[in-house]
Amino acid sequence: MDQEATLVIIKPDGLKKSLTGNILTRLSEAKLKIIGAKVVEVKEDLANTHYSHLKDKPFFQELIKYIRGKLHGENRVMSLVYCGENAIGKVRRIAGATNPEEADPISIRGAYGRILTTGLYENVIHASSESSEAEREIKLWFNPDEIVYDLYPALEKQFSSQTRRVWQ
Ligand code: IDP
Ligand code: MG
Repeated sequence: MDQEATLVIIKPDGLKKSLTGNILTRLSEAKLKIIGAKVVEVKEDLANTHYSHLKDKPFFQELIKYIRGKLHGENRVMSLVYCGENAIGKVRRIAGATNPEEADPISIRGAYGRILTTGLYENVIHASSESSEAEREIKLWFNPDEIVYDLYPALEKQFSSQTRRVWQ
């Protein structure tokens, strides 16, 4: 597939405020394809790895609590992979600037985001900002079989000793 892919996460404030439908509708303006989607309980390891490039920022610990839903009494985010021409730029435009006060008021972050008293930008949605970041993030959040296109090379691996939960 020669098109661009990007990771979107509807953050816990988006789920808590029942904004999922609005956000997906706004994103549909980009005419991209959803090729992966799931609801995720974000464990500490996943949060730390996702935001590892920000680990020296003063707001890092608050950011980890935020993405894990600890600030909203939520244990869910929704993660999606969008694919299509210039997917990263199109989604970032609809998402708006990182700081919700500076974001275009008709962008998702401008319309629904806010700045907490701690200073953290509570901005409803994550969107990859460039293609190497998108690849890193998509591989972090999704297994190859959870995406309906072969976005990146994958291999078959056997895990004979693996224990998995199955339906009783
Ligand atoms: P992005 O989400 O627009 O790509 P990043 O710099 O990757 O922005 O930061 C990740 C998240 O960390 C932001 O979405 C926001 O929630 C939070 N954040 C980033 N910069 C700041 C800041 O200067 N103050 C408070 N929170 C911030
Ligand atoms: Mg970013």
